[in-house]
Amino acid sequence: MKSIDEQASAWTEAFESGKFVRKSSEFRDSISKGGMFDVESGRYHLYISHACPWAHRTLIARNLLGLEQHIGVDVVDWRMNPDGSWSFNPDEEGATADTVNGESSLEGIYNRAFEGWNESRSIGTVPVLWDKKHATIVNNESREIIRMLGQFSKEGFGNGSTLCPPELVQEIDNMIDANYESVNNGVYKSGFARTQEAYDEAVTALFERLDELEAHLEGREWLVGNDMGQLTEADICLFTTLVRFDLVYVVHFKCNLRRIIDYPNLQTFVERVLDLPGIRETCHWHHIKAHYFWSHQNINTFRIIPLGPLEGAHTK
Ligand SMILES: N[C@@H](CCC(=O)N[C@@H](CS)C(=O)NCC(=O)O)C(=O)O
Repeated sequence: MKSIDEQASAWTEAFESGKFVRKSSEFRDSISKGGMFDVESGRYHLYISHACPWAHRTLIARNLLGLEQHIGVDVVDWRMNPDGSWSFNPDEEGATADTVNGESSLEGIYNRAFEGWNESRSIGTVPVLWDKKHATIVNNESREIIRMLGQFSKEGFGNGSTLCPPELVQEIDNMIDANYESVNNGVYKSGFARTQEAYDEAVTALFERLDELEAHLEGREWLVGNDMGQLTEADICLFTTLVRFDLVYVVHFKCNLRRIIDYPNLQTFVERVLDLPGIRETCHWHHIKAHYFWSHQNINTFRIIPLGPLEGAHTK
């Protein structure tokens, strides 16, 4: 049996000077009209975790673009295995079986896409965008998957909305980039830091960026675009981290300089996204909270799940 420390090393892949380093995603193909991965209704399938902020992005984009009838979804159990792998457990509320490949774990899906995956040292992450036609993984990088889903709108599927209008692409990319290391990955870098210096650095950068975003949202509704802005991918990418913040990251990852509820504009932003049609239904609070506190035994030895917070979380 591996020690908890060895488990943590396997899961997080790499540490440099006590800093958590996220591995890059392995599958980076794209859906495109007339390409190998053509735009076709019913052909693609998402594998997600309701706990995971990266996977949550893809579920939200699917709903906002009205692609529920065109792209299927399966959901893994909220319990991440000690080595960082995911299992299907249809007996768990909110989770499903693998309805496409009949696998019992996500590793089985990665193994289908990449022979020898099981023998490699890699662990499969969520989200996964699966192509039923070629029986392979198209892409496992959330940011790229949500942009790909926009291809379906362009080809007349869904409700016609767009989360990435061509004139805003650069602004959207800049905003997603600016939030990635400091905020989206920043909470993990804080929580998984193995030296005081690494932790201090991550938390400082995280809250500096949250302060900037609070100021940026003064008088605006959305992160990008003229005047009040307009809803784009950049908002989705930030939202899925912010909505987990007071519920999990403040305590579990020690991101406790402030809470989101202490930032009026960020709190209003989170509520604005939650009030969009079909978004609250994508937030599975039990999966989110139980997953983190239960799964990362290296930083929460006895798997105690806190009762609170009474306020600050968005669970109503
Ligand atoms: N860069 C990826 C990150 C995905 C990711 O790290 N997902 C986590 C869940 S929050 C995961 O599956 N972790 C399992 C592991 O790393 O072992 C993305 O944005 O899609």
